[in-house]
Amino acid sequence: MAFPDDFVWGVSTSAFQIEGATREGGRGVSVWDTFCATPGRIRDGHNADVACDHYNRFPEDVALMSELGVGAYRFSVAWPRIQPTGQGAVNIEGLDFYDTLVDALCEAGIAPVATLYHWDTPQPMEDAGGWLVRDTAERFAEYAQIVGEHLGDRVEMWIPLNEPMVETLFGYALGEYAPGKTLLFDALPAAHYQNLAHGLAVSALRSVGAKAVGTANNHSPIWPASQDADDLVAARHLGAVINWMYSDPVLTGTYPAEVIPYLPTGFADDLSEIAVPLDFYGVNYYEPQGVGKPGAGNPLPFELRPVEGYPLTTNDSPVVPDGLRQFLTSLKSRYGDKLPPVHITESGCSFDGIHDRQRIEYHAEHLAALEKAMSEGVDVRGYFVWSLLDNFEWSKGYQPRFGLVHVDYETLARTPKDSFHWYRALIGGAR
Ligand code: GCO
Repeated sequence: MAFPDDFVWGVSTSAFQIEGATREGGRGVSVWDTFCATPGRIRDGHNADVACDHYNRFPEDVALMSELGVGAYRFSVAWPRIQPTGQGAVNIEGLDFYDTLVDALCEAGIAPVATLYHWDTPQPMEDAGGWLVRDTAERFAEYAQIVGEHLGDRVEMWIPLNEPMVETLFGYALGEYAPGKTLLFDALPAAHYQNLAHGLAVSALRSVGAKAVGTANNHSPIWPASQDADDLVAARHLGAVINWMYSDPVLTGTYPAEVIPYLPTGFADDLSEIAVPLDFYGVNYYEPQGVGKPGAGNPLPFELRPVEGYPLTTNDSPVVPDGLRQFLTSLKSRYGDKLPPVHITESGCSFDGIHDRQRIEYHAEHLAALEKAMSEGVDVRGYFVWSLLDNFEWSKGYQPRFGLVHVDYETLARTPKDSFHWYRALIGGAR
């Protein structure tokens, strides 16, 4: 594979999925702590109270990243560690933890890439309305400024929110994720207020000298069941709901017509705040999404159809490398010169075992698809493997294993897998 010498090779994680120590260091309660404590929500009754204990073991994990040879590490800052209630008083122990982590990364020559929100909303913010109310976006911007002031001299890239689409769809529309609401299309104000939070946070970070600010949106190419008009209309609706209503406002200051009836009053007044220019656009890619016209009695304007005929991961995700190329070229054709340089801020798969040949094949095939997208004119600057460590996979608990490093959840021992050694050789001394 031939990627530019300055191509960024990284790994990604998130606070709630790896840190543990949920009652240590002055951390407040998040919606995911509440969700895990609700019977029936998480497979096998798992929770993230310990997870990978990264909060206490991060020096070992930084040493693993140094051995891996990555040039960048994308982690998330837990809002409840910085402001336990989501606003007001700052928890110094929380800031100190990320200060020490960032210093250790810099010491190891690894660029810190900080996501400010990876779904762990402070519970009091959710109790006051969460992403369904404008106030949360405004409090989020204050939080962004606090963290930006403290870490901005060393963090190379900032991502205000991780995957507002997944937060909206699974957290507020379908209820599979925290906070567990089942609002269907009445969830779409949560998309808008996260987009607003994004824009306000970009400006807040820039006001304190942030180096580079972007996004990390989960995106899938939409595969209509057929070219029949009804299926194509369904595909247009789904594309609006899971892709374009997150990228259009951020990159062009508009919303797709299909979602406008579901947005909060006054949304148009927020578009200039949302569409602040970005230094990069992050794409988290996992698989294409099949879609067809809705069956009788379906209240939605589309019906999800499984993408069939491809190998499946242990997380039942189809392995479709060319889907990454397809989506990136569609992004380029939709936004042209309004599309900033792209980073693949997450790409990964769940397979078991230390000798994880299927994970090696997955990344080799997706990188080949990425190279093809780049040869077709998409400006991609980096690739972040999801994930460094096996970790807490939300409502599926610890069953799916996405890590380049195996974690024994009894002993917390870390064991590099074959894919770790493969990735290390691939990027060999790239930084
Ligand atoms: C996501 C989240 C990660 C997941 C990963 C595997 O993209 O859903 O950013 O937290 O763990 O994608 O599903």
